[in-house]
Formats: sequence, structure tokens, C-alpha cells
Amino acid sequence: MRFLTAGESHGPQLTVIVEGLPANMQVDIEKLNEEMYKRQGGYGRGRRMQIEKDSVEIVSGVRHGYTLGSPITIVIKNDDFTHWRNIMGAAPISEEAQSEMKRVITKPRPGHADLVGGLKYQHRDLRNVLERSSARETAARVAVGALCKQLLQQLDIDVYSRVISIGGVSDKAHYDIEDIIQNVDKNDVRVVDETIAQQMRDKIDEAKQEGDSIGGVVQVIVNHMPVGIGSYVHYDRKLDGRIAQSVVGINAFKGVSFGEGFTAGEKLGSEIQDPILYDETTGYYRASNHLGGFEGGMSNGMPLVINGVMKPIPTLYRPLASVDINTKEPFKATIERSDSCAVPAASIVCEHAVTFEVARALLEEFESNDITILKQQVDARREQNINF
Ligand code: EPS
Repeated sequence: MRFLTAGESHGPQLTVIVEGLPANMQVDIEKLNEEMYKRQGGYGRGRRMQIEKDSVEIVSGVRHGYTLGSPITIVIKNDDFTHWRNIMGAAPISEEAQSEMKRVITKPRPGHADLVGGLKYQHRDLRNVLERSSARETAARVAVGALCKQLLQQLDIDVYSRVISIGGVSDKAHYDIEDIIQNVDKNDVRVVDETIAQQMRDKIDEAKQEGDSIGGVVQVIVNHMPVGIGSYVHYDRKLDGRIAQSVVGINAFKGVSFGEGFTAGEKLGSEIQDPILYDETTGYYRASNHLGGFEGGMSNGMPLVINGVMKPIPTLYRPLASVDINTKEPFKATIERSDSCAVPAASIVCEHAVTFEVARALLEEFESNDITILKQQVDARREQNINF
């Protein structure tokens, strides 16, 4: 399975083509849209999300609610385009109109792709860079992940996400999956504990008042994963490795870890490996899950636990020093509309990025032209975990 996204932040639409999902899989468009709306929410988002209503339109590959096995095309309209029609249109414009055109950007923002992207692609209007490097693209990645989530649900695999920390305020406690399911969607910072949620909101308000932005850590959990997805035989088939690439490919993500992650480096071997046990009805399992469900780049049957860190968004109302590319003079002041914190939304993006990679690996592992045949094979693998 593969996908390609296209679209600029203030262009007419985002488009995604997904190829490789099995045929005869039920697709629930309302549920797809629920995931899309979740990404738009979260405390600390800016005004853009009041303009957009990200609902998907499927224009190929699904008929009467079921996949055909052919490429699926999803369109997400940018409602903000009505304000940008002249600036973002595809047709050529006169030189005069070009010189009068507002919103030409020559002042790169530190931490964004602006300067390096302009230099690399020879764009002297840095808008040509930021329109694509914008996190608007993550809406398309959520649409793909939401389709894959419906596939996983039909294979009894569930994916959840939550926020672990924002601006240093943490909710690192270990919760049962049920607690996570019951609480995070009710909460605009996507944490389980409401007291911590309020501390996070205060932290976001504080940053916003100071014209600053704030980052954090998110966690994704994949439950009821069959054993042996991914492979130890080559680095580029390791499922954790693929997930790492996908997560760090999300705008502003600077790192990824699995299970106990970097703290593993501080522990003894006996403290971090998960002892193997056996139960007659469920088969092999681990006494703990320090490794986050991965051994040798393969799922070991325990829940997958993936953590991702998002840096604070670089668009600041209190800008940092930079240099105008026309005058080469220092400046300190372009104010762009922005979010002060997008960590809750990023947890949804991360959830869907992981979902895609898990689905992709499953479809590689098993014969997957048809959903029923795929299900039979996944069930057979679960049986193997008992019979082996
Ligand atoms: C973004 C800047 C803001 C965010 C945008 C990402 O957009 P605008 O410049 O239009 O105010 O709202 O995020 C989205 C549009 C989205 O859908 O998440 C940026 O520079 O990355």
C-alpha cells in the first residue's frame, strides 16, 4: 500500500491517492470525518481552524460503501481558498499584478522550511515554500490513516492516542487502555487526568500571552496486534524503523521512541526486557511491556507503544532574529497567524501516521486482495501464537 498527497495550505484543496487497500472493505465516511474533526480541535489552535471544516470527499475507489481494490482518491477542500483565490491561482499573472501582489514573503521564519527551501528550489517568494511545508498537509495524512484505521478495526486491531506532556507539564502515569478510551476524547488537551489538563491549558495560555509557542510529547497505542508483523531480516522491513520515519515525517516532530524509549539506556538489561509467559487461551505473552511491543523490529503481540516529541511551532508572535532575503538586512517582525500549541492535534496526526504504517506492514505480510481472505490469515496468525 502506498499514498501520495498533494495540495498547498491556501490552495483549493488537498488531494490524496491511496493504493493497495483490499477490495470489499466497508468504508464509513462519517467515521472518517470524525477523525478529521478531531485533528482540527485541541486547546491552543489558531483562527484558521474556525474557517475550515475538514470533511472528506471520496471520488474514486469506493462504490456503495465498499472498496473496489482500485486507487482511492480523497479530496479535502480548503474553505480559506476563497480568500486566497488571486494569490494562489494556477493561471499566470502579469508582472504588474505580481509586483502589486500582497503577501510576497521575503522574511524567512527561523525553524521553518522558508529559507532553506527557498534557496534549494530558487523561490524568491518564500510563500512558494511555506504553502507546502505547512502542517495543513497533515489533514491529508489523517484521511489516509482514518481509512487504514477502518481496515485495522475490521481485523480487531485498535489504535488510540493521548498527550503525555505539554510545555513540561506531564501526565506520564500508566493507564489502562479503558481509561484512555474513556477520557482523552472528552478533553481538549487529550489527557486522562483533568487536573493535569488544566495545568496544560494554563501553560498554553501563558505561552500565548507572551507571544510564544509550546510543544510536547504524544503517545500512540496499538492494541491487539498480531505477532510477527515487520521483520528482523533487513533494516528497512523493521516495523519500528518504518514507524520512526513516518512519525518524524510529521511537521515539527523531532523524535520518536518505543515503550520506555530513551530511559532504556539508563537501565540494566534485566530491568528492560519483558519476560515471556504462556497462557493456554491466548498463547505467548510478556510479563511487562517495557519494549513497547517490538522485538527484532517485529510486533510481539503486546500493545505497540510509540511516543513522539513535537517542538514548539516556530511561527511566533514575538519573532526571532532573521534576515530579509532581498535587502539582507536583519529584521524581527513578521506576524503570521498561527497556533500557539498544536500538540493535541498532533496526537491525532501521529495516531494516523502509525496506523498507516501498521496497515501497510500487515498488507505486505498477508495476501490482501480481499478483506475476507486477509482476515482469515490474521486469525490464523493469532492461532499460531497459541499453537507454536
Ligand atoms: C500552519 C499555519 C496555520 C495553521 C496551519 C499550519 O495556518 P494559516 O497560516 O492558514 O493560519 O492553522 O494548520 C492548518 C491549516 C491545519 O489544517 O492544521 C503552518 O504554518 O504550518
